[in-house]
Amino acid sequence: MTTKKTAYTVAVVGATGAVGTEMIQVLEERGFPVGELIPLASARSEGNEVTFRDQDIPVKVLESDSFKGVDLALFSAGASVSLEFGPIAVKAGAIVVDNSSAWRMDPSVPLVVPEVNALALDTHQGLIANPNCSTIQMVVALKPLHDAVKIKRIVVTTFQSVSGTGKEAMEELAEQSRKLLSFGEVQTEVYPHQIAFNCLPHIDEFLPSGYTKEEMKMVHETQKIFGDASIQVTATTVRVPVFVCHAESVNIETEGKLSANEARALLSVAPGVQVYDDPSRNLYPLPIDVVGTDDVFVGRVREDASIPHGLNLWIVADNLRKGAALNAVQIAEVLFR
Ligand code: NAP
Ligand code: 3JM
Repeated sequence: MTTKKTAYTVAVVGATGAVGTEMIQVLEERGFPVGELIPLASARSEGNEVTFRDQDIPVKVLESDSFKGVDLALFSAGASVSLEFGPIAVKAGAIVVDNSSAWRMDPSVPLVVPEVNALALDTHQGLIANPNCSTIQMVVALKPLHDAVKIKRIVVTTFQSVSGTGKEAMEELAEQSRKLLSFGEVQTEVYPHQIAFNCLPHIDEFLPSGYTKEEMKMVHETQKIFGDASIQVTATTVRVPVFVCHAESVNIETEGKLSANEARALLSVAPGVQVYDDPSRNLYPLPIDVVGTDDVFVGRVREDASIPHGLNLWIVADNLRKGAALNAVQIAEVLFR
């Protein structure tokens, strides 16, 4: 149980990054009761400032004693930073919400999407994991369908934006695009291939099985969040030249029968979901419309005629908000309010 205060000391680890920047914005927008904000990053950011409630706050270098007096620590500085400093923050008395993959599959760590499994927070021991961005938007949309007719199998292909890789990847897409449109030479640093005007079927490292780690995150995290290891999941994750918002083509096979109309009706009243599905008006969710919003948008809902009980869906969300920063702050809201 969290002791109630009127305002909390909140540390943001990775405060200068794509996710950390969004976290500070989301804390402000949602009026989270922040007494003091402590932005933490690497020595590279020494001398930089972040803006919170019209105040410029100097970024501090992350160190072992950074968490004295901290109530809540939001981590988004990569898995190795979370592995090392997450336990240090918990020991100092902070509740940690970690955005990396470091702790997600630890059985003692709740992996939480508030619309889906907020109850898992009851057993936390100081550290809570935020799922991968692609998992979050998929489970928010599938939850009402799973509750209604039990999902047996999920086949998902993702179309993931470069902001999921971080600020350097966003610069790489912009720079490569500028160069290609002015007949210049393209340089590739963040990704193994040119990302501008291209699609890369490769996110995170390859495993001996031929799948990538990102694909296996979607398998294991979905089973853990739904609390059902019998759900079969197979994923192909693809990086596309979009700045913000991940899109997903999702096929589900269910135990019970659900028509496309019934699915749309369930989705239209599900928390955190908006249905945008009117092909007669060319209406379906698009990254350029969804960027900056909080909900998970679903369209192209169709019955899969190739199996008795199946549906196809197109799911889009802002990966930096619901996929990362917003979900982390929503977890903190459940714990602290
Ligand atoms: P980013 O834009 O590259 O930012 C990385 C942040 O981490 C920067 O603030 C950086 O500080 C800081 N950092 C890196 N190494 C550090 C160190 N040794 N000590 C202290 N700070 C350090 O990356 P991002 O897109 O924001 O992602 C950050 C992390 O969040 C990812 O690595 C991942 O684990 C997690 N993430 C999760 C999701 C999700 O699906 N939930 C989505 C995206 C990212 P400097 O500016 O000083 O270098
Ligand atoms: C999203 O430690 C790292 O290099 C972080 C890599 C990373 C992750 C991760 O594995 O934590 C980049 C972008 C994620 C994630 O959400 O799983």
